[in-house]
Amino acid sequence: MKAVKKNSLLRQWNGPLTNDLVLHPGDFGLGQVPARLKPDATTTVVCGYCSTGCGLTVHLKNGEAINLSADANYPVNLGMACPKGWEALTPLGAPDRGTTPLLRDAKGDLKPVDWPAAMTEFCARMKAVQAKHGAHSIAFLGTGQICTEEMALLGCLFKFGMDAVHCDSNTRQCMATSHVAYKQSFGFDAPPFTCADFEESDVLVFIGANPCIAHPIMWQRVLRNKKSPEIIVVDPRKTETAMAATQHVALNPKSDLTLLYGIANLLVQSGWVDAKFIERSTTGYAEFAEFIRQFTPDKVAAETGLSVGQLYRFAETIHKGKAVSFWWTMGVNQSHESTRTAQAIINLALMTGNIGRPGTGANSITGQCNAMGSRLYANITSLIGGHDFKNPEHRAKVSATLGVSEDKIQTEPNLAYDQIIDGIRDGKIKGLWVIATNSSHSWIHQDSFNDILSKLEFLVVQDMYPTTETAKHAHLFLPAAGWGEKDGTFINSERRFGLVKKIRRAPGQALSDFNIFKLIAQYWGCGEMFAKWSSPEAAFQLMKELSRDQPCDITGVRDYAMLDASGGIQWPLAEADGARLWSQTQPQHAGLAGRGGGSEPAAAGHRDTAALRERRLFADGKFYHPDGRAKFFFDLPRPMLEMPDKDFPFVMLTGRGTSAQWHTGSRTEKSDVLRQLRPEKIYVEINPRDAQQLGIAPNSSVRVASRRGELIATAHVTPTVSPGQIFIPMHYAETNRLTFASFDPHSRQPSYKACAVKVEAV
Ligand SMILES: Nc1nc2c(c(=O)[nH]1)N[C@H]1C(S)=C(S)[C@@H](COP(=O)(O)OP(=O)(O)OC[C@H]3O[C@@H](n4cnc5c(=O)[nH]c(N)nc54)[C@H](O)[C@@H]3O)O[C@H]1N2
Ligand SMILES: Nc1nc2c(c(=O)[nH]1)N[C@H]1C(S)=C(S)[C@@H](COP(=O)(O)OP(=O)(O)OC[C@H]3O[C@@H](n4cnc5c(=O)[nH]c(N)nc54)[C@H](O)[C@@H]3O)O[C@H]1N2
Ligand code: SF4
Ligand SMILES: [Mo]
Repeated sequence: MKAVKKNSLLRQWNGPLTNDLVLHPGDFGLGQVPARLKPDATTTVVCGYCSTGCGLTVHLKNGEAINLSADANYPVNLGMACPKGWEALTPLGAPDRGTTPLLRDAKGDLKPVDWPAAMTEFCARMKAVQAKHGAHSIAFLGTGQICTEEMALLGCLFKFGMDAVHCDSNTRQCMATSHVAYKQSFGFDAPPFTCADFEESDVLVFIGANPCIAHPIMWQRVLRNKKSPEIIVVDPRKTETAMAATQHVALNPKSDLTLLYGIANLLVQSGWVDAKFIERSTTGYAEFAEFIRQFTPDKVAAETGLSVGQLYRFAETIHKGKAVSFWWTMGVNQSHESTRTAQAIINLALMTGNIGRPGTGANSITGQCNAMGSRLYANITSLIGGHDFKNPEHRAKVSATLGVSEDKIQTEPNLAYDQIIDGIRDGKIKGLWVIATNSSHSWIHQDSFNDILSKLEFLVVQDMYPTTETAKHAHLFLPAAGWGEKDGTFINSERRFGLVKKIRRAPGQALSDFNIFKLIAQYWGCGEMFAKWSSPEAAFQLMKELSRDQPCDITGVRDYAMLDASGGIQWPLAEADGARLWSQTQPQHAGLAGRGGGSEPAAAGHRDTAALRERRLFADGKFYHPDGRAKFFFDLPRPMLEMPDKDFPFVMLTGRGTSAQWHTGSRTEKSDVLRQLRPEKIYVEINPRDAQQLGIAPNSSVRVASRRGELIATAHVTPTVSPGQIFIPMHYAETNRLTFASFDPHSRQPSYKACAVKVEAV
């Protein structure tokens, strides 16, 4: 350890700050933000909450951010932002920020320690677990909310440096379904759209998505649509989005697969399919068309609770649309048969040829700011860069690019999130490292999860706050810098790499996740392996090289400066295309003075400039399977795994409550403004008919119980939920005490959105 202690990384806490190794001055709150930011100017960063990835203009004074506004020139949000974006700086200054590592002492209290002690403890105890229980007895749970460069470094450090294999992230809770569905259907995990498609459709179909609340700026893009589009919302609840729709398809919970097959059958029977596209660009259509014949309108109406007339209107609206786009989010992804449901949506787009043209697409909207980065670069479900662990060429390429010996690269898949939890329960996983996720609040059937945590020999939590539900269980807490306190990239929902910048000093000794991983590598004894990863931008250059000749090729993105000047760049951008487009856009962008300077967007005038700002996939009808075609996937629907019954007669739906609340609230609850915009206490939405039958008055307290636990909530009596259903937002820690742990077999994504409960007045 001696050599490490002398390291300049560690000297910097007390001594003068230098810019060597991986640290920027100011990483410990002592120095300044990077010199490349002019002291009193503005700069653009992408927002660190949702996957819309809005551009925010940061107002600097003496080189530090003092305020934010929405960037009018950024191609995604066009000058708009939601309350979370406007308030993004506030959580950074919260009084409960972690400022030093904390180690649990013999009495069981978390006590401050310095980084050398924390790193020594981390390595010694993780290695001890491995020595006692085997190399694969340690695991990590990561996130879709740190920079891509950080995810990449973490995934490589853990698998190549620490010789471990089992890891997953909160993207399993969220995007695993879309990942698997796209991979199987298209041959690569590739959401095809660009945000302009919201404005270019004449029919938009939202399935299990509530963008008014969850993606407010995407919804603003829909409102800018000048074609008076038909908007179909498929959701059991009359959500804010459903209220704005032209057709609300209020189906029975978890009957989506039946509905979508029924619509497909109507399209086939009516001859409303695009035979040319099917012939040229797909395989498996004939079998699919035969399979869905059984989904007759009467049968589908009975199972979905809809009328036959609604089914015909839905199908006819798709047929009449010239540019039909399909959008889905968690109402689809979080179900027991989510992958086939997502693919049933993809099938509708394929069979009607609604893909590859403006305003079309089978489009999964992602959740977290960097869920897409996690899908491509976290080295968890795919070999880093969207590669295949089993493919010998891919292994050789990753090995050569990163300088990692090929025998370090696993060939077998690692355990998924739920399997890691089961592994802890069964005594196979003994060390757990949780990074930028709050599992003790957000994981399904939370009480059992929290009991299981106590079986660990070593739990490390790396977060901005030591006050999260999960950090409270930690043996070791590592204080992380947050969004705005570090450099890197996020990839938004439409595949756009956007830039995150260090515009604030992290408090105390908090370090960026990137630097924490570098430090761990050094203490672990594998620092040499990551010598090339000298800074986030150096890591970006490695990621670029890994992307070469992949569908997600970004070799045409020269560097961070190019991302900055372009308003982000969507993948793919191959080297030759990047050079050509960049040379044509440069003169116009130069006039933007580093963006946010108030000039007109560069889109005007030059076709190629527009091509750099907005790009969609599959315009040539070619997909990523070796035969260039997309595939139809389908399976028989299965019943929900926990159906309502005599004892637990209600279906409990969960989801986002307000645009001011972000997940478990560890960031948004720190803002006075955002707190004013949300109900303080947990509430349950219940239909007036049910409330009356149960003697529940508006705003009274009710007890909601499942077979796993119970909670007390305030009754919001409202017809927006149907009789027999209730809705509870996910933002309150109690919600996941009730949820039922079931999973889609293909994606292993949890089915958060339906379980059986009973409700009673208290
Ligand atoms: N304000 C805010 N915005 C966020 C987030 C946040 O926490 N707060 N989180 C971000 C993240 S990570 C994500 S993943 C997205 C989630 O974004 P969304 O998926 O849009 O949000 P949810 O409310 O979770 O779920 C959407 C809808 O699914 C419906 N639903 C439930 N069961 C079914 C069903 O069986 N069928 C159908 N068709 N619909 C069903 C619910 O009623 C709900 O209205 O939001 C992102 N944006
Ligand atoms: N019942 C129910 N449960 C759900 C859902 C649902 O719809 N219903 N939705 C699921 C979905 S889609 C999701 S995505 C999950 C989200 O669940 P979580 O990921 O558990 O929720 P967050 O509150 O976003 O937790 C992120 C944590 O990372 C920390 N953090 C933020 N930035 C940084 C950083 O830069 N570095 C580090 N080290 N830490 C940082 C924050 O302080 C916070 O504690 O919840 C899931 N749970
Ligand atoms: S819509 Fe999403 S990305 Fe845009 S400001 Fe709000 S939270 Fe940030
Ligand atoms: Mo999510």
